[in-house]
Amino acid sequence: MSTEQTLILVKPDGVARGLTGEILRRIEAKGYTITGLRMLTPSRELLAAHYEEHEGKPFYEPLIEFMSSGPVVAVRAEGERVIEGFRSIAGATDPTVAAPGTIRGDLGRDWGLAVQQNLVHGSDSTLSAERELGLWFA
Ligand code: RTP
Ligand code: MG
Repeated sequence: MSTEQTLILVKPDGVARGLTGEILRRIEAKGYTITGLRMLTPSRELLAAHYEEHEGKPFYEPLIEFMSSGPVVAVRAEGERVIEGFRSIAGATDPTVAAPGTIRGDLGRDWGLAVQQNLVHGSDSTLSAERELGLWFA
């Protein structure tokens, strides 16, 4: 058994487009359990900690701008291999090429902006899940 917890974010584009319910539905339909839920407009400080691995990359500033532009929904989800499983249902980072059937593939597209607005975030390892849950669900 390897029941895990992960941090999922419905990003500002997902909330603004009214897709929060659809995204939560897909998490639950897959069989994962939502054990925490918060809506907030994240501060730049929180985002700098969350995205520390991307500091200095060309998309870093636009990413922080975008992520602090409006409310996000932070989700703590639990289940067997949920970290890998949620990234699988989220799809590839670039929504234009994300596979149909995934959140990004079905609901996202490239808007020609400075940063990929791709609806969701999901932790990518047990280490980052633990770190990110500590930031968003302190
Ligand atoms: P996430 O962390 O949000 O789950 O997404 P990810 O692992 O698929 O992507 P990552 O490489 O960690 O990048 C974090 C977020 O930065 C934005 N991004 N834009 N070239 C670009 O326009 C670009 N590259 C990255 C996306 O919002 C991505 O999800
Ligand atoms: Mg990532």
